[in-house]
Amino acid sequence: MYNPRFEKKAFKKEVEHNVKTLYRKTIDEATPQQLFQAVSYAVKEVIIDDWIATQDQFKKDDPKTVYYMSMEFLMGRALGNNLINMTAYREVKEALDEMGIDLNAIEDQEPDPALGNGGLGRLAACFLDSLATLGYAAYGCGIRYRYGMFKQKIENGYQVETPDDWLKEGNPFELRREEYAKEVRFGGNIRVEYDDATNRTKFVQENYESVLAIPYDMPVVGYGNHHVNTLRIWDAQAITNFQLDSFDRGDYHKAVEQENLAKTIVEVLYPNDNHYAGKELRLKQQYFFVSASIQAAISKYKKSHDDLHKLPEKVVFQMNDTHPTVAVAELMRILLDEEGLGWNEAWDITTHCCAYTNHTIMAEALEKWPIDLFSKLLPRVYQIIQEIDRRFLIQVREMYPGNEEKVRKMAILYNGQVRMAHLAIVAGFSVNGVARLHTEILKHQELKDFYEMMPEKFNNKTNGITQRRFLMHGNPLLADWVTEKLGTKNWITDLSLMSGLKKYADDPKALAEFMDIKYRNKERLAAYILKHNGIEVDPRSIFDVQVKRLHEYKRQLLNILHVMYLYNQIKEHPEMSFYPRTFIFGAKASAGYIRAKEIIKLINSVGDVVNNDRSINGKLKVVFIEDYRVSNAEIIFAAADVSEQISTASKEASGTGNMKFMLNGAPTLGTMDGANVEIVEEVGAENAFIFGLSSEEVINYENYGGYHPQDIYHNDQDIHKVVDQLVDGTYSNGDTEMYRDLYNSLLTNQGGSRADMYFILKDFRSYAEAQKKVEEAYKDTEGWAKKALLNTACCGKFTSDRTIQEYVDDIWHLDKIKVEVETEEE
Ligand code: Z2T
Repeated sequence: MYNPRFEKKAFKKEVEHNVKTLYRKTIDEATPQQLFQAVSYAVKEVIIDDWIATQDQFKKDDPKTVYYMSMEFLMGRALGNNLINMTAYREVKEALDEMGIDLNAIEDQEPDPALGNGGLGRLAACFLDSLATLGYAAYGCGIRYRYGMFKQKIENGYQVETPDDWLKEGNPFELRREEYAKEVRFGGNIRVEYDDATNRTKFVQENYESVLAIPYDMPVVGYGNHHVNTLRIWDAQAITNFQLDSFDRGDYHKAVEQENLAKTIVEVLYPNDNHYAGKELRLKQQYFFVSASIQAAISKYKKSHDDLHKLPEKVVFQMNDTHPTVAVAELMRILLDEEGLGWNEAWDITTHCCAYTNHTIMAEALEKWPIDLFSKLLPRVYQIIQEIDRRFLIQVREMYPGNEEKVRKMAILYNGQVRMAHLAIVAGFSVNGVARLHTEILKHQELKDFYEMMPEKFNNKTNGITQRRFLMHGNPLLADWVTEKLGTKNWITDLSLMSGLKKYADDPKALAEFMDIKYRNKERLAAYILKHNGIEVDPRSIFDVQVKRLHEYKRQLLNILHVMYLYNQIKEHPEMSFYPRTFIFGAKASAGYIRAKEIIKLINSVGDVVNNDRSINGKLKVVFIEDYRVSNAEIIFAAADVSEQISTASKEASGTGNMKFMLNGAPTLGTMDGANVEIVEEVGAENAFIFGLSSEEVINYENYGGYHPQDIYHNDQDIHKVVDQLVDGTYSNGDTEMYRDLYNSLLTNQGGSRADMYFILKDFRSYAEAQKKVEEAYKDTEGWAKKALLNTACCGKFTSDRTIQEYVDDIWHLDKIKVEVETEEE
């Protein structure tokens, strides 16, 4: 597709101009970083026109708008993605080539914006991409963290965290919008006043601290449709010279405190995935961006509407997990205290505007704020939650008379805590899980009582990913091949068309081409590994990949124990046939998650031993990729042969990495968990490698006991040996204590947690058998190619375009927009 606004001559001139005005340099003198900036500003120039056109269109059409409220947006690099979505990647690449500039090298100059941990934050980014591509009005609402997800270094096998100073060189794509700043207030007390004029009780917050929230807008470019939405992330600034209450004026102490509050509040992303830490600063972050975002949404609505009762016709707030759930109380506060509505009207509006997505059933991830902390920080919001709870419990008692057990189980305020999930469910009109199995577990286990009381709220939205980033940008060779084979580019916005590849599943030439592309992507990854790890890996070996956050439930430990087992087998039976394998890991551990860090060290230690054992002839390699993030993920997915999705069944709500591997032609080796279930349904069981306990079996053991890992340890010699090797010094230069905790975690009950609570030993044998089947299958070159190709061919369901369309149809009911721009046609 030719985009006249990226006409080569003009674009080159623009880049030259930018280098000159930004840096007083010529192209030849500019550093790669300066070239990145200059190119990005040239691209932004074009984006801005579409951005303005989109906003104008919104003004004309007045469409319903979704506000996607999320503590995390894991956007990844913008330059390449924007070029792709503006259908200008190729022209710009050529234009730069002609100037002697390599676009890939320029892209590598961009810091990888990592305002998210993992799946939840990346899902938000994919959703924004799909919303713009499908032509819906949407805002992402979040925080402009000064430091995003930490950078991971591996030193002596251990993870070391360093700050992610992503704004150091300036962010060319963002716009600071001072004029839309909002004030956010914390703490103090509530004075109740009676206003004779209006006959109403008024609630006045006093003695509070406040910060000014300043929005930064980033463009979110839709694919080939001139639609540009906005990711609005908030920075905090002190309010120094105005808006202090009169008796506070000149209060130096308070001014300093407010300065500190502003500085700390957006300082850093909490690096926990699937874990709630309960820190006061985190609650401040939540209220900060939620309050600013809701204020902004209401101001915008009021500019062109005068009846707040009709807010639900134009506005929907989607809460990405419970992190932004304080939104419901904040909306109530604004409607009651600032807009003067009565409780029933305000409640009716709120409960038609707010919807909640649940992303996990892990108990340690559930947000439960201590009431004393919560009520001190957000006194008025807390009062409102008390009233929501009081009214809700009246309903519960009406429905279940005499059942005080129900009341205890369902209350929002209980046992000195605010249960955020309960608040989200009570005040939201929709509650959704992120994969079919996950939603079923929510309905019938975790949220059973709520499902029984309000079944109409519950629905499933199986996650998805954007093929624009994870195929077009990450795997251009395969993207071009798909286009050629399908005879159309339409798969870029309609992934269901991929099924047209099925007819090549028995075509030897097509299969050979497909595997040749895989091979070239494996060479690219091998070069990356050589450069970053100094390890030589053979691109002809099976690339077996597990990349995701490090968490016990994801069972990287199962994977590495199995590698240790294979190594034992090779050493014990040097003559046995063994297809060379490269086990590739990538994972960040939350900085305070000690056991996760031990597992990283173990993986690296096993790598050191195995990779340096000349006697095994390079049959086994173990590689730990440092600083796994969106930019290197794209390279890794493209090169994978095997996708490791081996969580304890029931624990992984969906997974989204699983879908990225599938798209890139890597069969799943996994448990029947999360979206794996649906992946297998789409691709067929014969094109995946499934093993392990089912979610029912896991839940049964958890509820009724009956699992004793010691029995397995004592009865299975291979497992016994591998487990013992954790404490016999094999992988620790003779140190018997280094992995003692991991050893104990498998065999001994410890305080609150059962031995092997993630069923690693229980699933070990069936995992090893599945791995054996992988090897056998891979030896059959054509048979494997067919499986790989069918994974790509059957991935249509897992585009975030499908997911977003379902959100629109079932929850948001947005209006489609068509942005009209004048482009001189060729
Ligand atoms: C997260 O990444 C996920 C769930 C969370 O629950 C928190 C974080 Cl940071 C509070 C993940 C799930 O673990 C994963 O299964 C899912 O695919 C992803 O969210 C997106 O829904």
